Amino acid sequence: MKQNNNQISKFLSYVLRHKPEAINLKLDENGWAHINDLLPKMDKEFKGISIDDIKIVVESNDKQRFTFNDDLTKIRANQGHSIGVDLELKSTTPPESLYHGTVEKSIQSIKSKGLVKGNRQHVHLSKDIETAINVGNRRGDAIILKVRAQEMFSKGYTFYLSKNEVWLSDFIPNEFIEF
Ligand code: HQG
Repeated sequence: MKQNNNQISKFLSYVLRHKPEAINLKLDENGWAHINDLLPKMDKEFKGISIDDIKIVVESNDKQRFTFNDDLTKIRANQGHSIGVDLELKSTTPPESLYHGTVEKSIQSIKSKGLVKGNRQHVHLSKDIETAINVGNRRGDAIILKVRAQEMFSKGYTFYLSKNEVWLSDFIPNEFIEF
């Protein structure tokens, strides 16, 4: 049966990043789900879904949100989790500046507390302004904050680069943010 890629992507984001227990799915400590476990548990929502449907979503996904392991027996989300999984990310030297898209109602709080990760495992940043604009626009009119990432890194803060090129960090103190 023809499947709706966008719906599958949303569903995968939900169960692989936030709520595997919603379909009684098991993720290992590194966030991987077995395809053989996942497919039957998606069948109720997506009748007749096959690994080929999942492959199409992994390959065509606009933000490359998901990855298969080498032998295509497992899948995980590349970032964006609210549940604690170890993505085995390596500390990476960031560019001079990184960007974060937010909205007006968060600015006062960010000015006083810095950027905090909220429900997710990390604060999300991008190397280009366009991505930050799109992220901010999900919530209203985007306001773009510039983070002096390399200066932070030189002072001992850690940055990670996810497989799909999202820059991640644990916390961005307000002194490194240009409003
Ligand atoms: C804000 C999507 C008040 C922060 C996107 C943001 C991204 C504060 C919200 C990815 C704050 C958190 C992540 C503070 C931060 N006070 N508000 N101190 N510090 N905030 O969704 O960055 O489609 O967890 O500005 O495209 O918006 O899911 O993070 O507005 O890549 O793959 O708190 O999610 O990708 O919101 O988005 P989020 P985000 P996917």
